[in-house]
Amino acid sequence: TVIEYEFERLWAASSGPEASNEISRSQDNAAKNRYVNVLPFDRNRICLAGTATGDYINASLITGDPAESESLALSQSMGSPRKISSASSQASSPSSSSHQVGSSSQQSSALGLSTPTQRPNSPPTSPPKTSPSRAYIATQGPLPTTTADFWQMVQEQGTAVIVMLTRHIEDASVPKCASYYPAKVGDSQTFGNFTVAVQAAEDYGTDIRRRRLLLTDMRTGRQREVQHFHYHRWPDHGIPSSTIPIRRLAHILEQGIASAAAPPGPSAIHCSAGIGRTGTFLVVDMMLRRLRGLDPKDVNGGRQAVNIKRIVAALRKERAGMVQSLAQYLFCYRAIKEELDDVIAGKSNRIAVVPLANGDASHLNP
Ligand code: PTR
Ligand code: PTR
Repeated sequence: TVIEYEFERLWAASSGPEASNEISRSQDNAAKNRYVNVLPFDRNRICLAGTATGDYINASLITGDPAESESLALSQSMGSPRKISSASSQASSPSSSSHQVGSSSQQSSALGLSTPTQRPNSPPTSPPKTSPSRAYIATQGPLPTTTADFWQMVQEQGTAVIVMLTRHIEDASVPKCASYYPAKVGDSQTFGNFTVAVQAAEDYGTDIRRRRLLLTDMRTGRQREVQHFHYHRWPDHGIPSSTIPIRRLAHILEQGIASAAAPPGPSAIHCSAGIGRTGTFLVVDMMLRRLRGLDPKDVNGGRQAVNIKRIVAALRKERAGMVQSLAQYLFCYRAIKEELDDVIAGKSNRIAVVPLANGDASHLNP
């Protein structure tokens, strides 16, 4: 079929010279990657400012526009020079950099709301022409040793919504994602400098669980809410049995962002490797936003066209391997088709994301 051909051509196109990923491949960071063959590019990786073990995390800033994510990733990493040497671990000890954590300037520059600051010696790049509507972080399921880094990233980036697309354990016993939040309402758990408490939870149907988390930075005592949405029925390399829950998740994400107290930083999307399921969800989310005219860039011409092939090609420049299988690629087409069918039929897949009372654990499926 035409779509099969298109998908094959996409792989061929991305097998050429790729952007460098020297830092993610370095020996110092090897233990922080869940899969040796799934790595962020240097140019748009998320840099941590406040950890004692270096600035590396397997996470990529995604905007759908590689040039934009690169300049935004540069501006948000001002406080943490990208060095592979062990000197960088010392340079970013918690005490020397904690003043930056959660600072509003850092958050707003990550959103591109203020003029990105250039690193010394880097050529001046112009700030993004349009305010980046909305950015995402695509990341791997945290490893047992990187859960604190994950929360550090959430805190520094001002992330208010997390979407999880894998189970912790799949195929009976294969670990796919470390446990980085407590399961039960009322429980709390500590990860490095952060405490995470589940304040409330609810299920949307039988496949999406929402948790309202309270994140405490124990160095500053600062607290804020983070919404966590877990779609727990998507096997890796496979596809969900229906496009409905994934389209719902996109609507839910939009509401989660809209209801955040302050304009949030990029939402964190992860599965196990952060490319197959994450890439597929991002294509669907970006497409649905554009169909509804929510991406202001649409107004500025064809750059952000409603074109699945172009979106996948752009995503793969931001993180290699996004959308893993033909089935996932076809799933993107189906999701858009079925969304349009529903719009024409007057059906809505919106779910109201309402505030939950503390301790609420209503309608939880086992
Ligand atoms: N080495 C693994 C593999 O190729 O199977 C890496 C990998 C694992 C790639 C999971 C993609 C995976 O799926 P997802 O990105 O949806 O977690
Ligand atoms: N208990 C149900 C089942 O096993 O199918 C649904 C479910 C499964 C709900 C996993 C949530 C799950 O993951 P977590 O509690 O880690 O979000």
